[in-house]
Amino acid sequence: MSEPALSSERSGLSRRALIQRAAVAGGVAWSTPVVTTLAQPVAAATPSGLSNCPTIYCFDTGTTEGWTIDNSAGSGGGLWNVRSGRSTSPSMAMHYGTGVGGTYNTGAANGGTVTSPTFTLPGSGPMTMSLRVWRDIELWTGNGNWDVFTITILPTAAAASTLYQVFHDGGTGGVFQTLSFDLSPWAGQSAQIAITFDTVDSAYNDFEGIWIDDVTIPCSSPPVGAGGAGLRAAAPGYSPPLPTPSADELRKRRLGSGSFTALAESADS
Ligand SMILES: [Ca+2]
Ligand SMILES: [Ca+2]
Repeated sequence: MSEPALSSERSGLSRRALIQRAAVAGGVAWSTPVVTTLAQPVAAATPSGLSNCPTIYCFDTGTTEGWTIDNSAGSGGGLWNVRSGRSTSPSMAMHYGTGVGGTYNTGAANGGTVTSPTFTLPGSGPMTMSLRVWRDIELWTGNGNWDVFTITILPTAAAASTLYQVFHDGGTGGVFQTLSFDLSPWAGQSAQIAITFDTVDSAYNDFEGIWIDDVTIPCSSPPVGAGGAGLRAAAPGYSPPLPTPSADELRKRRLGSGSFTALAESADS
């Protein structure tokens, strides 16, 4: 499916303005995370303290640091991997895609999940989890559920809860953002964090994808798997519930007549 030409109606708007507009229209954040847009590049964060808490996953060893990659979750055929190219702590990060300047256009719908080691939250005190996210995805200003990025907490003894979900908003405008979540509703509980990206369909996937770095998890005990000990067997990747597009949105997308803007230019960092 070829991508529609730049809408003349919107061609006068900057990429940043388009993304901000779409984020308001299309983004859904259940838990109202604190979002901070950072200047890029960002100075190196604290090196990974795998035997300490809070644990910072920096992925700079070139390994998953105990996270499980499941590229068969959701639509499957996913592209999660630890790569260099963009990071907030040099020089590696968890990436969905094929590297800087690449795309996640595999010719098919694709998706996958990365899941943290199990950790136990403290019973009280500060319980803020944070992570750095750089996204370059499609921008579709209608409704629908394409190119869905989701962060979920998976408590060991309770139901999964969506912390954050955003879709077809164009991404973060070429910079890393910090997302912060208060995990105090799960104080004292053991849990994992699942990060999922799913294109849902094969259209408009010529974008670089997602970079995740410096995932900081507060914990009262080191995560299982941290420091190379006690690695869990690979668990099936979590697939979050996705919003359902209307029949009208599906029709507009088939026709390529939605107010889609092809963001073909490369990101600025
Ligand atoms: Ca890093
Ligand atoms: Ca797409």
